[in-house]
Parts: sequence; C-alpha cells; structure tokens
Amino acid sequence: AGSCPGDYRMSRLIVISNRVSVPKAAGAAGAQGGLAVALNSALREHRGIWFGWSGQETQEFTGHLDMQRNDDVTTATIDLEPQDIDEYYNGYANRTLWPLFHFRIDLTEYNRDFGEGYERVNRRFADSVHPLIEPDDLVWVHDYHLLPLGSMLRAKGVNNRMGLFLHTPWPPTRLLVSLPFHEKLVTSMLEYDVIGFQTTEWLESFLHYVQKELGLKVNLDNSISYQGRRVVARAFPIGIDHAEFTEAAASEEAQEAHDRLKSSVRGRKLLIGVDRLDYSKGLGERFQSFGRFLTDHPAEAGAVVLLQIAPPSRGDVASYQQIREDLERKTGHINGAHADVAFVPIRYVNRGYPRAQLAGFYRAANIGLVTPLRDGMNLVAKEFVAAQDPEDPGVLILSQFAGAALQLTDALLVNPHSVEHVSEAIRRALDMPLAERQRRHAKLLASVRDFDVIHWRNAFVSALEGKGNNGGRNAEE
Ligand code: ADQ
Repeated sequence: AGSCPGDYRMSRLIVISNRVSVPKAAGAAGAQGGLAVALNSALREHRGIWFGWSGQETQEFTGHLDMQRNDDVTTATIDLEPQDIDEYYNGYANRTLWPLFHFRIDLTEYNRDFGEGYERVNRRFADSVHPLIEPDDLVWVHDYHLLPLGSMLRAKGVNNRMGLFLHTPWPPTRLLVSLPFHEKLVTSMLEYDVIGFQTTEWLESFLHYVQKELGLKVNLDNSISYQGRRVVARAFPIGIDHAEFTEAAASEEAQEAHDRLKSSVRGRKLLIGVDRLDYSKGLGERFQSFGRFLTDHPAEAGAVVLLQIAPPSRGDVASYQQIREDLERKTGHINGAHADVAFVPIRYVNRGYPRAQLAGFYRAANIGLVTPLRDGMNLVAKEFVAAQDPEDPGVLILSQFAGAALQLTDALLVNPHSVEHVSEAIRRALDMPLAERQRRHAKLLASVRDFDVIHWRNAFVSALEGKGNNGGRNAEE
C-alpha cells in the first residue's frame, strides 16, 4: 500500500479523530480547537475522509454512518450512547488520560468503568470505519482518545499503513506507571507504523517508557523493533495555517476588531490571553502574576489591561467547573483590589470569536501571555506572532512548558508557576526597545511561517507513506 518515489498518485487519507469538525470558511464564526483548525486545512488538499463522533447522542448504538460531502472533504460520523460519552469522553479521555498526560496525577481518576467504556468506544470506531478503508488508503489517527484504535483495526485484518499523532504531551515514565494496565495501552500503540509527537521531549519520554517498561529495543534512528516490524517514532511539531491566518489578519473584519479594542483601552498597554478554559493553560497563575505586577508597580495600575478570552470547555467534568469558579473568584479579587471608577484591569470574557476578529485582537495587544503549565504545542503562541505588525510588533511571553517553547526561543520564556518571574517578564516586555521587539519578532515569524501546518502534514504523511525524512529540516532549530 501507499505510493513509491516518483509515483504521483496520491494515496487517499483517512483521518480519524474523536470529533469531526466540518470545514468552515475562513473567518466564519465559532471557536474551533487547535486540532480542528489544523486538520481542516490538511484534509482540503488530500481528498480525504474524516471519520469520528458526531457529538450527538443516540439511545442505542447502531453504527449508522452519516456521510457528508463538503468541497474536497468527506465526513463520516457516528452517534454514541450516553454511557459511551460518560465513560469514554468525559471519563477515560478527559478525567484519566488528559490530566495524566498533562502531569496532573492529582486530578487523574482511575475508574474501571472508564477503561471499559474507552475500549468499547474504540471498538465501535473500528467496526464503523473499517468498511470505509480501501487497500491503498493511509490511515491517520489523532490523539489520546483513540490510542488503541490501530490495534483494533489490525485485529480486523487492516494491513494499511497506519499512523498516530498525539497532540498532547507524553508524560514521564514514573507518572505513566500510575495508570492501571499502562503496559497494555502502550503496547497496543505499537501496531501503528508511525507514532508522532509534538516535540522531542515527549518523544524521548515515550522511548524511555518503551525501553524501561516494555523492555523493547530502540534503534539508533529512534524506530522500535516490535514483532518483526519497525515502528517509527518521531517528533512532528504542529503549526498554524500561516497563509490562511495572515489573510484573516489582513481582512476588514480584523481591522474593525482591532480598532474597536484599541479605542476601548484608551492608550493603555494591552496584554492578551486566549485559551480554552482548561486547568492545563495556567490561567489562575497568569491572573495572579498580573495581580503581582500591579501590586509591584503601583505606577502602572491604570495603565495596563489584561484581556483574557477563555471559552468554556468540557463543562461536564468537575475539574473544569472548579477551574471556572476559581478564575471567577480570582478575577473578582484582583479587579476589586486594583480597579478604579473608570477602569477595570482584567477583562475576562467566556466566549469564542471568529478567527479574523481574534487576529485583530492579537494585533492590538502589546503583549501575548501564553503561560500553560503543560501544553503539547500551543497554537495561540503561533497565531499571536503571525498577527503582529512587523514594524511595531507585540512581545510574546511564553511558558517554558509549552511544546512551542522548543521552537519559539526568541519569545520571553517564563516559568508560569513563578508569579515573580512572569511579573518581571511583563515589566521587561513593556520596556523592550522597538529594535529588540522587531528582531525577536522576525525570528519568531520565520519559524511560524516555515513550520506551518502544511509542513507538518507533509512531514507526517511522507513518514506514513514510508518515506525517510522531512527534507532534512529540523523544526526545533
Ligand atoms: P488546545 O489545547 O485546544 O489544542 P491550542 O493549541 O492553543 O490548544 O489551540 C487552541 C485553538 O483554539 C487556537 O487555534 C485558538 O485560536 C482557538 N481558540 C481558543 N480560544 C478561542 C476563542 N475564544 N475564540 C476563537 N478561537 C479560540 C490541542 C493541544 C495543543 C496543540 C493543539 C494542536 O492541547 O497543545 O497545540 O491541540 O495540536
């Protein structure tokens, strides 16, 4: 299966992820997660099928496929039972694997029903997508929801080239071993031909686990020899659709959003944060750091504003309800302490915005605050860079614990746990001379532009096709 060098016939791509997000026109309204944004542009060129859960409930699972054709992308979706959604999506995916993969074993719930639901739904995915797969198709599975899917497809006789890309971090071995049946889960992943991670850090953790816990040999090229096969494990750092985002940033809609926000801050310096409302994003620590900055620099109080845009996410999971309450309390506390009759320091907004407007907001900001406690990559950091005016760019303050920090080394890198460190970085960013801002921005922009989502897709798909490398370019340099 697959194509050989010199063969111009493009293999069809079958993308499988938890949710399918129907492609939207550039600038269309609504919040899309990083995964959706990235895959839409990848699929458009590859006349592929995107399979996943519709997001809808059904009282009894039938496996009925809802097929829709949309430009060059065909989507195929299934509905899931309420118990599936509880145990697989809200359960094992978002109460077990998500916190564990973000190093939060304090929030990780180990519940046998979740594990069973996860297996059941992965099997349902395998049963439903199996009839769609033709012999030459490349199968590309996404993320922590579907780690064992490849092994289930193999058990049904699928011999196609299959790859997995993990959008989250991969946790250190000593944390991962707290997961019951961790060996079974990771061993099932070795049925893929390619396993992709966002960074070399996550890749190295994975290889460490494979050697230490599974006793397998890792070859010099980082491939794993497993049951007579060669499994390629590699880093493929994801990027944004730079061309699309630049176009959105240049639109009239972006300009209007920019002007509206600029005039509302009345000459004050603007800091911006844009994140799904998730505990991994470090929002509480960010608010506290901003509060510390205001306390340490009373002269600046009244001269800086933080706009935090945070659409709610995974609201059925208790830890997400808690983070929401926690942030409301912190916002109230900091605003109470530092507001004046005509001024509020934190504007906290719980909704999504069309991408063009988001681009305008980024461009209006003097500082982008991207301070996750742990993040696979983080696309907001890259969008912030792409949206800036190169003549007068804002400064990116970026957590050293985001995967993006390995590429965006010209940002001000911070430890998001240290309110002092982040507060100092805000001071430094506000004082940064124009020439330094321009110099840093030019380097950041080159990285964001060169390692965009198209580069990521091409690199992964050629690895999936069994081709050697990505042209010798190392995305982390
Ligand atoms: P996420 O955790 O969702 O993605 P991120 O990479 O920052 O995180 O992507 C978020 C996306 O949602 C961005 O494109 C952003 O513009 C958009 N978004 C956020 N808030 C929005 C709002 N209010 N309105 C409109 N759009 C909004 C996961 C991993 C990341 C990884 C991505 C892609 O957790 O580490 O970078 O997948 O692999």
